[in-house]
Amino acid sequence: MTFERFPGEFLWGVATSAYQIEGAVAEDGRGPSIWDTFCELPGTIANNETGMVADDHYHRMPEDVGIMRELGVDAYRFSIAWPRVLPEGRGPVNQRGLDFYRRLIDQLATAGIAAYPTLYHWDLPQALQDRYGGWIGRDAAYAFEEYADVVSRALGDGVAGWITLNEPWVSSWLSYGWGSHAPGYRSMELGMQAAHHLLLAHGLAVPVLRANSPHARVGITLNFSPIEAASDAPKDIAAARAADVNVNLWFLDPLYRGEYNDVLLPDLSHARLRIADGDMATIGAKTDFLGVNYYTRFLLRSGPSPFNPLGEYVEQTHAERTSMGWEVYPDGLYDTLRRIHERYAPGDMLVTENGAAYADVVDLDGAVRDPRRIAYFESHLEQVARAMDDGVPVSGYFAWSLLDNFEWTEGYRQRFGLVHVDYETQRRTIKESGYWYRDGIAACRRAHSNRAS
Ligand code: IFM
Repeated sequence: MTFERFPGEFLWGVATSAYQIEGAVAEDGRGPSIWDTFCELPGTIANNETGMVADDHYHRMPEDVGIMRELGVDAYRFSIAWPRVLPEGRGPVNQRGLDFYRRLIDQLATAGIAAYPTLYHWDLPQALQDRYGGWIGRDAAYAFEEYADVVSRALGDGVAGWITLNEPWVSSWLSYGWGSHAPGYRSMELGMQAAHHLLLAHGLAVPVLRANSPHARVGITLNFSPIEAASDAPKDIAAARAADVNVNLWFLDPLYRGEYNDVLLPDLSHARLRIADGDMATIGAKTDFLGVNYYTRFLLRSGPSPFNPLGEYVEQTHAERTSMGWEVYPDGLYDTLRRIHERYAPGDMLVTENGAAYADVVDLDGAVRDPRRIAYFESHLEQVARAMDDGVPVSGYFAWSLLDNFEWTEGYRQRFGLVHVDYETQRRTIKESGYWYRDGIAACRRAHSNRAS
């Protein structure tokens, strides 16, 4: 029933990212990324795992495109590994890296699947970390502009939609502020500066992508989570308000209003943020859609927390949770879409990630039964449909993820895929949720062809 509620032209997709699936980190001229380095630090990743092999997608790409064809998706959101294309971050181009993405795009085209590449899903070339301090350095933004140029010249004719950045909140605040992602710095001031340079990189890339790839749509993907105070205590309310601005509004304000929000975290001052003349205009470059990633909401109480400068997240023990410990809270997706539309009116939105991790196993009969994931998707799609019924423009939905994959600091123990991956054998098994998604997409198409005839 859910799928038939969506319009005929609605885009049904699946999503992945390079470091999480490709493996082959030292092959065909790829340079190291900050995630290769971070994974080597003892104790940073569960079970000391790395993305060295991951899903071996670099070698199994044709099989994975075949699975997408079997699922009947309209679109594939993947990311391009910057260090595969420019091993030193800028300068010499690695043609073999570009060739891999050309083959992928060509095979997608043959399968009738639209390509939605993301340019940056956190795997910064290590060389840029060494030279500029990564995103702390303004030059990283200019390097990104050059990278966008190289990639869009080579691949632009085959791309339906470009996404400049994935979740810059994660690659700035979480990575330079809290230290829980690569490169693992712990200074909120650096997090704020990295966030600005990521936004600048996005703004510099937009006109380049438009010039080199005039038929493609261009957007950016941000992550959202409603953040609520754990109690009525004024200090909890203040902490939740600051965290809400930090997580949910920090990037939207400059993108759509040309300024930073004036609510900031305690002990931080905008005065310390280095912004050059013209930056805000560059960042505000007009885009065609906003990508929305949504998984859960958080309850926050003020107070010292070793890893989270925003306060302390309160475990939602009463609620249904995924194996990440995240509350299943579908209403939050409706609230998020509506809030963004009402405050910023981006014109069009794509849900570029939504999904759930559960401890799936392949049963003796070869099936992977994951009813909780199906329920998760159903309930969230209901909320997308509800938002659309209320006039919020949403034109597509990408399930996270096509495949079980490397879940960053969680390693391989969190399985988000519609397709199970046996990491010993690299055998892929479509889960029941994958078949459910396939059948839903087909039902949506059928409903519209019936209506048309
Ligand atoms: O796996 C990640 C993805 O890389 C970015 N968004 C959230 C997902 C689940 O944690």
